[in-house]
Amino acid sequence: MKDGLLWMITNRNGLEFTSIELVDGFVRSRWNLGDGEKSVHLDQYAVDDGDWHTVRLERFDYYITVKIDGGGGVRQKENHESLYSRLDVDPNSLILGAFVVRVVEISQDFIGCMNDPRINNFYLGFSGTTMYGTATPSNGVTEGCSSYDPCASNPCPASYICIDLWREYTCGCPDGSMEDEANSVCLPINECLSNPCLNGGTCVDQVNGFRCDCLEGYIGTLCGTERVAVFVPLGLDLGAILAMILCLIIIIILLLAFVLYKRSHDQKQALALAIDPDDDIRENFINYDEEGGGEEDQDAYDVSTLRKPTDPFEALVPKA
Ligand SMILES: [Ca+2]
Repeated sequence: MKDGLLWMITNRNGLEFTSIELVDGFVRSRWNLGDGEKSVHLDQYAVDDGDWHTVRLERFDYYITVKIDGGGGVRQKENHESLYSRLDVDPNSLILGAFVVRVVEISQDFIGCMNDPRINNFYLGFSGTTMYGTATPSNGVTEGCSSYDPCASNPCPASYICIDLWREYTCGCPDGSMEDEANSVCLPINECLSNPCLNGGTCVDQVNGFRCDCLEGYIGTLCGTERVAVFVPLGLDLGAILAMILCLIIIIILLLAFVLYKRSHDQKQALALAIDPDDDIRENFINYDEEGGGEEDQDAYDVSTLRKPTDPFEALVPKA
């Protein structure tokens, strides 16, 4: 609800007081410490949005500060116009959620949910007796924070969405769209209208932004970076690199050893060929006429059987 009294505490004669109230959806605090009424109005931060809010009133010397949701910026205001800094409260005068006139008349009803009431940071609760007095729930006060669904009847026009404000609703535009008030319609926002993609990239409109599809050779959110060849490390650790270096050294040593062996072998062969055959006396050769050399073989020296005939016909035709 947009209006109602949240908090009121007075002195014994009821003339001095501090109050916290809701005025058209905004928090206002008023007080009179004996020198006339003063107030602060936090009119830049609406609280009638269906969410929980914390309201805190602090008094230090002549300063009164009201903070909503922790304070700061538009959620905080202070006033130090009072000439007095003292309020003698009557604990039994504290009333939450309404203003009671002449004991029975109730006005400025607050319709909504309230939780965690405190004074001097002392939790009061909504029932039972505390050092500050006895809480007495009155008309229309129930436990819990029940509501119906105000959006159940789909009250908003097409293209709008219904926002639940706790027993009230408002119509708004969904994410990524904007209201065209003249035509009462929500229109999707096209983020590509400003041609944000560079180097010939194609812009693709999305719900809350855009995407650039880049031409070959370009990368980046806006295709602003030219693609270059980059040598990416293979991700080997130091051990693997050392093992590879060791293998390489072994291969080089083996190659060197082979080259040296080959060179030395070739030199030996060249030396062997350089020896005169007459000087090449090899004692393991056996002469033909020696014992066991085949002395029974009488045709061993008849080379005519091997001779190639000079005149083939002479060989075939017997002599007259
Ligand atoms: Ca869009």
